[in-house]
Amino acid sequence: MLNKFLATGIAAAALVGVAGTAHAGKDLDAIKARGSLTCGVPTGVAGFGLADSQGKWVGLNVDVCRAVAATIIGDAEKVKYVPLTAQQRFTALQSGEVDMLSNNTTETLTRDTALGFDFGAVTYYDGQGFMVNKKLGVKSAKELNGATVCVQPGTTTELNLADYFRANKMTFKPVVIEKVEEVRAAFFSGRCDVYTNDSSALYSTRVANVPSGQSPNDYIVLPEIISKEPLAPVMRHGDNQFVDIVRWTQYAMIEAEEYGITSKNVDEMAKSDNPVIKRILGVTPGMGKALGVDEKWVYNVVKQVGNYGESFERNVGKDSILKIDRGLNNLWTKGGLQYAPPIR
Ligand SMILES: N[C@@H](CCC(=O)N[C@@H](CS)C(=O)NCC(=O)O)C(=O)O
Repeated sequence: MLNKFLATGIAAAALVGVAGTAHAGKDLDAIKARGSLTCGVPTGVAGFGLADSQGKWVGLNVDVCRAVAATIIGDAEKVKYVPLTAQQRFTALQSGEVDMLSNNTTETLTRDTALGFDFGAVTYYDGQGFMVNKKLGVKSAKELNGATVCVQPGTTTELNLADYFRANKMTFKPVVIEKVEEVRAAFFSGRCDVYTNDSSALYSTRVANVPSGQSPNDYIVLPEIISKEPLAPVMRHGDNQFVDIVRWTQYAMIEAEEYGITSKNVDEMAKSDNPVIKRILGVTPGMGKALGVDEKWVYNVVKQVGNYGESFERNVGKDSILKIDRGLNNLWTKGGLQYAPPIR
């Protein structure tokens, strides 16, 4: 009997311990104590994450870091950016060098489980493509048998490439290069026939990185999209509250777009009678408390960073050099996949 009670007691203590760990919010506490968020970003992908000529980080992924800082700290400027190659990113997150990644990482099962991570919402629905020099005369990926292909290591790109060629009974010669500027140089100098990456990165490279003396029109992105690449922020598994905050910050940007709340009109919108808008903007309190942040969290995010559509158009869409269509990244009400669960 005694043993049974003892065993129950130990089990109960263990349970409390587990629950205590899950809710301890170690990562969130560290961010608050530091007064800034440490965000892993790409080393330089125009539109997605790039330091401009003044050293200021800009891009769709950078805006997610800024928005999370606005939610937790109330100030989108309180971010320390750590540029990482695709190869370095997961070690940097596991070791605690960064609080989160917002850098064109694809959500996959093994990254979510075996690597010990959690994913936020999808920042950008992408898919893998191929870019070639026009003078090759290739019109379809099915014509790439025997090609030399430039690819970055530690990526889903590398794995999908092998799958695609095997499935289509073709061979290829990989040229595997870690640094993005080196892989671009190899491709543009003709060392590889093909550059494969997420199509977002291909469009970005074609617009922003073609060397002088060549033109973006010398290159085409082939029509085939060979994979699903849902790009999402990544956090270490274990601090549920921090992961919730990242995910709901992204949802808030999407929800704000859906309800027409922008960085320009948010003060006006805060006077709205619409109960949904009042709840989103914290005029009716409750959502901030539930998430463990200031009631003005969405107001801060939208005022300082903008809604999802504003961020998209400014960084990669019609107001940017990339001119990427909203496509899959349009709101669900406009034929896209961006859909936020309700803030209530
Ligand atoms: N989405 C793929 C590919 C990611 C990837 O290769 N990203 C590159 C090109 S966009 C990148 O961001 N590299 C960071 C860098 O080297 O700057 C993955 O998660 O494996």
